[in-house]
Amino acid sequence: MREALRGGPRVDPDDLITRLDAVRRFLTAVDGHLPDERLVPAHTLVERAGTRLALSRDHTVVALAGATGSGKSSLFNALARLDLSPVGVRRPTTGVAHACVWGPLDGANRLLDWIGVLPRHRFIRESALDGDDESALHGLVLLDLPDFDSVQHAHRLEVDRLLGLVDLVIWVVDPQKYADRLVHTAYLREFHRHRDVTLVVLNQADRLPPAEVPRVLDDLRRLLDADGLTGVPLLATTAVDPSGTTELRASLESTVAERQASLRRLAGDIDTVVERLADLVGPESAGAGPDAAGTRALTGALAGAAGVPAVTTAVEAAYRHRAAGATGWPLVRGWRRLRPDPLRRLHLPGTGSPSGEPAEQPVAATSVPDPTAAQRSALGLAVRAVAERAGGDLPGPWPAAVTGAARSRLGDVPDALDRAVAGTDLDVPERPLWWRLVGALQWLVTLTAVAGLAWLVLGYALNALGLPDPDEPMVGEVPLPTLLLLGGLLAGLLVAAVTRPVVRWAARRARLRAERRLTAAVAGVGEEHVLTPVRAVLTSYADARDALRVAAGKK
Ligand SMILES: Nc1nc2c(ncn2[C@@H]2O[C@H](COP(=O)(O)OP(=O)(O)OP(=O)(O)O)[C@@H](O)[C@H]2O)c(=O)[nH]1
Ligand SMILES: [Mg+2]
Repeated sequence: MREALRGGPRVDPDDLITRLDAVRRFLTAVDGHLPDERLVPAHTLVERAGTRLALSRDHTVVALAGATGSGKSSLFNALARLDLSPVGVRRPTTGVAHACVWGPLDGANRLLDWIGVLPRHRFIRESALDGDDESALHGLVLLDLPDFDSVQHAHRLEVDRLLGLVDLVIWVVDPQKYADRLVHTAYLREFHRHRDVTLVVLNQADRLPPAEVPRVLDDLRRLLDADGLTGVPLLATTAVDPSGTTELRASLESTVAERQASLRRLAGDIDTVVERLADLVGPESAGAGPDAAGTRALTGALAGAAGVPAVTTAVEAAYRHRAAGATGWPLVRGWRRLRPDPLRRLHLPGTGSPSGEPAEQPVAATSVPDPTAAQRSALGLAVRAVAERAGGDLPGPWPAAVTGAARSRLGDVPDALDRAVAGTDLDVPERPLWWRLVGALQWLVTLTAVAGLAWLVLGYALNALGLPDPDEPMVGEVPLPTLLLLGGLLAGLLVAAVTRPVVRWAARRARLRAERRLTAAVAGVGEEHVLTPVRAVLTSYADARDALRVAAGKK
């Protein structure tokens, strides 16, 4: 029975291109996030497949591969019906690939340029003498490869290179060496994803007694099954007898007519690459993003490193300082003003630009104390923690990529925090109306006391000089000047006593207000310098996962 290439399901070129584009998208998404060495096969695939698809789809490139002396060149010549590739007794004979093209050479030439077969090793099987005999093979580009088990290491490298480029491989084994480990472990097993474009021939079948042939074929079939090549076509051939290649020729005719081999080869390549990348993406739920608790902890650590507690303490102190300056007893106010404003000591104005908008221009550096070693390490831990919570459940090298992204801009954070603090409108008032009113009241009662004192002093002076002392008006039992003096002093103390708790309460509110604004500002730094890079990696991960799903052919 003729054993033709079954080839499996047809490969639709558009589907193949969609899958290839998905591999390309995958590579774009993971660029810079995953180690390059894991991506080499995918890059190679994209490059090769793109070129192969752009070159002739009317040609099918078939390679004869096998151990030295198995009869590759003999089969090549038998199929070409010409002595094109030297057959030798000295092994190895074939050192470079030879090609035979059925049909016009023009279209095949570019393909052979790309594959790398030298022009002097290209032959054409289009002879007027043949008539239509060979027309069934039009479109076939047959390659005779060097041996892969060569004493010449270069042969093996050349074979490996060519096996990556051809559309279909005919593995040629002979009765003596068909069970050799090398062909099975290093080659056939590696091709299990290319079952649809693999064919095995047991050549030199004439060297076996006819009754032995089925037994050896069965044994070989068993080995192929173990290689994962269940169902690949297996033929017995004899290169030295013209009728010994009839079945193989028929197989090639149907393969060439179908024009599916190049597409199936590439589909198999994509399957192989996708399978090797599968561990780089994981379940749908993974990579949900930075969570609220992690973000809060990060903001807390940033606030610590930015010196927010020191600034808010200064805000409260500045409020009290300024309020005391405006509402305190007028006679000691000046002395108070000599003491520095706690906010100005940090080079913070306390209020934003006059428009009330946060300052846009570069702001001068503050004198907020630098973060301590403990604050710096707390920030480092918080960044690591937020990355671990965001990407810890991702597969393979992704968690490291997320952590790397979270830390990528850490060097800019101290300056950014300083700018954020300096640019925050802390909303500490200079002289609100109620301070001015209380201040005016303090002046009033002080002036009252001073007037009373002056009056009393004037009375004593007149008395001492023996001058007539005008009668002091009385309020009840108390003389008016005394009442003015004592009343003014008492009222001053009273106003101060009432004002103090109000100032304290308002100062605490000012502190909370500043704390909210500063927290929002440092959270913005965390967002820009830590969370945004983390999200970018997670987006890349999601893109990569979706792309790989499409590349795998799943809709
Ligand atoms: N009896 C018999 N001899 C064969 C057959 N095929 C090849 N030979 C002989 O086996 C020897 C090696 O054949 P080649 O075609 O040079 O083998 P090859 O696989 O090209 O070897 P390398 O180029 O060294 O890799 C030659 O002497 C051939 O005449 C066959 O089917 N039957
Ligand atoms: Mg040879």
